[in-house]
Amino acid sequence: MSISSLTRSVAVGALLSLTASIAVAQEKPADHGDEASAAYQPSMTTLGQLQLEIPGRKPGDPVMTPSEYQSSNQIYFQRCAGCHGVLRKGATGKALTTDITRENGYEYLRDFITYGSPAGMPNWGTSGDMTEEQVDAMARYLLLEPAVPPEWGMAEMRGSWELIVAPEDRPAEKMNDIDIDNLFSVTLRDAGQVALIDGASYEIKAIIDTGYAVHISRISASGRYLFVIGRDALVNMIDLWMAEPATVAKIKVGSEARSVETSKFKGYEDKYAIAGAYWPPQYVIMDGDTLEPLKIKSTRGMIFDTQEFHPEPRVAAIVASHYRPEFIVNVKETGKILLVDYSDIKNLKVTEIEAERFLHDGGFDSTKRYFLTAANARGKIAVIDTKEGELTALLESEGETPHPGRGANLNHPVYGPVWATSHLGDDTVALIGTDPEGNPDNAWKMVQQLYALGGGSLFVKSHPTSNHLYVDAPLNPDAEISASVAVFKVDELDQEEPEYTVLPIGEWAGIAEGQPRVVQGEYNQAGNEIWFSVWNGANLESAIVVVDDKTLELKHVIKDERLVTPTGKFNVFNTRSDVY
Ligand code: DHE
Repeated sequence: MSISSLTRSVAVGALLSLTASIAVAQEKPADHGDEASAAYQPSMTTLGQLQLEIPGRKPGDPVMTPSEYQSSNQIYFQRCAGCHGVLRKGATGKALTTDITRENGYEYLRDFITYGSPAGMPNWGTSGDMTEEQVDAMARYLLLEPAVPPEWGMAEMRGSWELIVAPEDRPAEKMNDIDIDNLFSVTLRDAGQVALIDGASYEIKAIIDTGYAVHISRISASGRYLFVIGRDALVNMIDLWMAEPATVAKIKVGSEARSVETSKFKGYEDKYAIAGAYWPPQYVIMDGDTLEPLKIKSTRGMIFDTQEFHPEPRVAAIVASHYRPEFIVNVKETGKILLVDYSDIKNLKVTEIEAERFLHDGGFDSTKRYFLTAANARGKIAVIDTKEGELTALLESEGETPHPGRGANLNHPVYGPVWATSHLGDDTVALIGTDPEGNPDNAWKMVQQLYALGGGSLFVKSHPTSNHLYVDAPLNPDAEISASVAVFKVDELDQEEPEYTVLPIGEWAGIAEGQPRVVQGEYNQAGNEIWFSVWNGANLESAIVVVDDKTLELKHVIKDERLVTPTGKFNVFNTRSDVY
């Protein structure tokens, strides 16, 4: 197979230009340095749309018109803030505060923005991404104090909160014939909607408007309520029992956000929801029936190891513990994992676990006791014991920029239960032992490294009833690779270098125009089918391809003009029960 012989390391420049060509809400520069982690920095798209005032002028400040300032702000939030921070105090990129920028001066900044640097700064000017006028304005913009986007406290949250159908006015029993546990909530990213698709008939049951550049869906413990969060921090709560499922409450929890979850511990099912924000850096606990905001907690504070203050630690993945009444909250820049005890939110207890900086995504092991999460820009996986409430291990994934999604759990023929993550920056897949009792020698170690299609992988997937591990590569610069998926056979993982089968998912979709990427496998409830999104440009045809998990053959292609930019898919049963 030609694909397998292709280079193992990913050319991030090409990877980025591919990303930019398709991702409207997450426009990325071409040639953004030479590190894979640079490929996947957040674009603060909603912040970029805010109208912000020029901060108080001081003598010697460069002259900028309000419109130049506004467009520079937009460029900064969309292209620079992911690395340099909203407040320019630095994250994976350097600080750009005025003590530094003024010391360097206008000419230096202009040339730096134009030509870039070998350390990872893109050559915005010579690449053609920014015009000479834009570079000039950006250099002047950086000499001004940073614009501080507004806070979003209780008054703003309550002001944005809409209880559309009160709990007492909702149906007392399920009013439709939808098999809710086998329903998929599909992100229609650039449409700002989700599609609810029946897992058996593949029929679209509803299309529901949600937030801007909508990101993920999570399900309440009972399976009745679906929670969706947009990048603009709008949370929609959808009642799946209504004759036609619809939003019953919504709230904006900030200006930029990526995560939402609901309480799952016995006795607290459907009681609370939580959402984490990138800006302002905070999380909020809400009533699980109405989304009424109850408690907001800022994540500003000290970096776990240096004990230096960080003004904007973003909230990344959140999961709900099955062992305690706790939410597990990843705080990216300070490298802390918080165990937020929701049993008494008036006297809120938060356990702060020191882990590693740049925590991003993660999921549970097969017992749901251990939470494995990637500190992606550090190449590490932190393991939290959610029963004991402590860090069990911090290990290298030995690939460049691990990106597990929620990861995949397999029963390895040699090493027993393992959890898998693929990597953004290379073709490796790390298998990590997760069974400290049955296989103590292998627990919390990378026991095997697999080689899949190439770099640019975002998600792996398996199912307890399946003999397969699927690895995507949507951000790979090669069109054929980014439209394919590698499949390993679990019972053949005892071989020295296990081989994989390539599924040409993009080709199976039969799409004539564009260069769609294939992203995020998600199983149906029974675990005998896996669905992949064939993610094309917003004005082009996209699709969902359904694969028979036993035979690895094409089973069905879902096409509909309403399926605009499908990306994440969340099967109700698997999502609420953390089956992956
Ligand atoms: Fe995601 C999960 C953040 C870009 C699809 N993404 C997550 C999570 C975070 C995150 C913190 C974990 C949420 C949780 O579990 O509570 N994603 C970010 C970004 O900051 C980033 C890099 C850039 C941005 O500006 O948003 C980003 N993500 C993307 C995409 O471009 C993807 C591929 C397409 C899309 O829809 O936007 C994308 N992210 C996803 C998906 C999940 C996700 C499908 C959930 C995976 C799962 O299986 O749970």
